[in-house]
Amino acid sequence: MEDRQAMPPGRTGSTLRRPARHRPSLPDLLRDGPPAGPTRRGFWRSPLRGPWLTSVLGAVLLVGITLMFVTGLLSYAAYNPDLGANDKTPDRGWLGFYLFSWPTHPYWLYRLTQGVHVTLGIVLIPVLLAKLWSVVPKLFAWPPVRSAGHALERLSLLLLVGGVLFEFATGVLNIQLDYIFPGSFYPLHFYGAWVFIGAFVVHVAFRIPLMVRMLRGGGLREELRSPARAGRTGPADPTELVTPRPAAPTMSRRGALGMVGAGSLVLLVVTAGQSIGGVLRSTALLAPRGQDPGPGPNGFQINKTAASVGIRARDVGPGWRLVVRGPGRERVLTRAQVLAMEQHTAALPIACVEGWSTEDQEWSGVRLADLAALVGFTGAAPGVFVQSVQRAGSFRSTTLRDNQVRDPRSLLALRVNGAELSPDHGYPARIIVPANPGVHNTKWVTRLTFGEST
Ligand SMILES: Nc1nc2c(c(=O)[nH]1)N[C@H]1C(S)=C(S)[C@@H](COP(=O)(O)O)O[C@H]1N2
Ligand SMILES: [Mo]
Repeated sequence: MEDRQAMPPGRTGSTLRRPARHRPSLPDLLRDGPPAGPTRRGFWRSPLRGPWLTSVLGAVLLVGITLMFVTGLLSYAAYNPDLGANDKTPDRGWLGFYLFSWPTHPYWLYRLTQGVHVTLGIVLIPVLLAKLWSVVPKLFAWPPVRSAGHALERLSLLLLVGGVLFEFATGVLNIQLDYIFPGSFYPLHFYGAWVFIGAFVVHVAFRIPLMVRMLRGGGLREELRSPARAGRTGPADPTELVTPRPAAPTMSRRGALGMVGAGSLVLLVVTAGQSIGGVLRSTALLAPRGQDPGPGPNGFQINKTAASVGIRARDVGPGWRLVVRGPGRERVLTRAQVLAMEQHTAALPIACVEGWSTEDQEWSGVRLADLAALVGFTGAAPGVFVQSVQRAGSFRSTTLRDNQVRDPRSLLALRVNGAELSPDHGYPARIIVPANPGVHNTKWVTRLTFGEST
């Protein structure tokens, strides 16, 4: 070990074994790779690399990514993608096998699942990068293909690494860049998730015995207690991740894990407040809708302003009408007539797919079930197709399921927190349904068609 460390940097172990001007033969090259460069194990010199560090990071990702996959599937189910024009992933086929009626209880369910999905996605970025760094020599393993089995394994790793980078990139872009994918984020992220998770399951199945062995035998406690010991190789290394030519340590494994943990913690602090709210909202520097939504009854996050989606004053002025339809029936109401119906209140949050959510707001308006009754559904109300005055864009209409219409807290809201809805929050009227993804709480509503949910 000492000898190796004393070697001048820039020379590989194997150049010592050959005469200086020896030109490697083809069989040599196939076996050992080029005389210098990343295909040589000795090229990678960090003494931190090894199966132990990779296993610790892998264990964190195993738990975190599993949670992200589950909350991601739930997020998709919450959209009721099997209804009406909701679906943005044509030809989903059997990948939608698990879809179910998204419940309206508890009313904060989507706030929780999507908050966890997005927050975890951001917080895991340092762990993911560290994990990839810890195995990067494998990317250059030489020879590139040893056998058919090896080729398959490398292909699965390509899907694994490509898949995880793709999922994190599309997720982060969607959160931060305000719908950079017009209407096409869903299929990208959804299909990407299935490709990735296939490779992930195969990878975990192959690696979990080694990971467990490393974590059992590797002495996490001991490693964390000993800041100075970086060069320790840990238990026997079947992975060839431990460098044969370690450079002098600049940091211990404990330091490296601490750095990753601190990175995740910082990201947590600047992210989580956008979903948790309260005083933490002021630290949510990464929140795409800002930390301070302003004062007053309408002072909570706005996704798209009326101006940004081209809502015209005349469409939401005195000429606005609410058209309520059922099979063979139609009622057209002025806003005064809607206000004259029985008004109900419900304290519910807006929770966006982007991960941010508001505290509970006190909405008041007409029950969706009462509106269904206007057009003949006096018993159990059916689902409803909701349309807004907005003429372009993906979120101008939605289809809600019968269980959502029937919930007494599901409203066509006219007011919020004791005031009229502001133009940006959907004046003259908007949908608010418990546990509903924000995108289905349609603003500037003008038409409700009951019994047309397929
Ligand atoms: N007509 C219409 N309704 C819409 C949208 C839209 O773009 N157009 N955006 C939706 C999304 S994605 C969210 S998160 C909520 C946000 O509601 P808020 O702006 O009142 O907070 O409105 C939803 N309703
Ligand atoms: Mo949203």
